[in-house]
Amino acid sequence: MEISNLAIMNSSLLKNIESFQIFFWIFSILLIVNISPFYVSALSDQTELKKILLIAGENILKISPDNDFHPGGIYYNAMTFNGTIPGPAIEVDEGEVFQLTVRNDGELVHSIDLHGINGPTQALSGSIQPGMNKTLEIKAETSGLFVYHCDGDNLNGIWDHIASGMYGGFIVHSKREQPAKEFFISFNEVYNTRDRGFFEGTNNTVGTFDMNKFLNNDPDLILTNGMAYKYFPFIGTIAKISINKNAEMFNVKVGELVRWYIINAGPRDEITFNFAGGMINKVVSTDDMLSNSFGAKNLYEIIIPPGTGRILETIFPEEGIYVGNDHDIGSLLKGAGFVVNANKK
Ligand SMILES: [Cu+2]
Repeated sequence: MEISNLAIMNSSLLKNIESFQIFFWIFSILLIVNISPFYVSALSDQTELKKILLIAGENILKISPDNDFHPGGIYYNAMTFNGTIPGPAIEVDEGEVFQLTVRNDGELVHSIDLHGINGPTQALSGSIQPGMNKTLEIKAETSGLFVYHCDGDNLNGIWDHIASGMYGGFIVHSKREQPAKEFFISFNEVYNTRDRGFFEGTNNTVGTFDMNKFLNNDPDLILTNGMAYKYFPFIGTIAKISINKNAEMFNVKVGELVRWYIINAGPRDEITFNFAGGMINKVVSTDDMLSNSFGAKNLYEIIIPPGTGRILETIFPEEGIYVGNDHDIGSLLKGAGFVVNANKK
């Protein structure tokens, strides 16, 4: 459409201008129309807007360490924001207006869908073709923890894009938030065409999304912050099985307030989250948002449905090891869990 209109507009100039100049003009105009994000700021009172860039694309990631369960480790053709699973957490304050640009450097159509934002012109980018970008101006009116994710091409492929890693946490800090040590955790399921199961793995090949495993609700792995067993060195004391010799660990102090931002990207299963060895002191809520368990105090476990997040607060009373995990034991075995080490100092 733009090409034919521009050709008509420029037809009268043909006599006087060299054809290469016309080509250059048309090309420049097309660049402006198609590549620069075009939007009219309706919320431009705030002078300095936080600007966030997410780069959509596809890349191979290691999603399980080499261990007895998965010989050679597991590599996967992931889809990502900024190259990682999850994408970077977006953090803003309650009431803040910010700009979010999604640039598609990949080969597939991608998009963004921000939960917790009221109104599709702010919450949904729509389909973004390879090489293109889109900027949204967003007001974060409701505090809490939400998920953002790719919708594929207007929901076509959303199953694949979420399960392959295109999601992240969206944190809107409440004005009433108390100081605490804070950690972010994400969980997501992976359905891998090349994974032949425990003790076989992928035999050093790289798989992609498996639609049948997805439809049968049969994930191969559950990733914790992008990798199965990322924070889990071993299981067993007497019959010890090493599952990640490079495992990281969360360190906290006895008696300190710790706030956990935990999202479950799904895309299918809920997480029955608990800290083995401890209690959840509080599920943080906001004044204007109610959901299951928000505001609950002193509970052992909390259900985190797919596509949602929960902000949990803990104060661990004793030194020792606490294990944050999904109490679906199959999920734990597939990689959903992390070790917390509480020390007196
Ligand atoms: Cu995508």
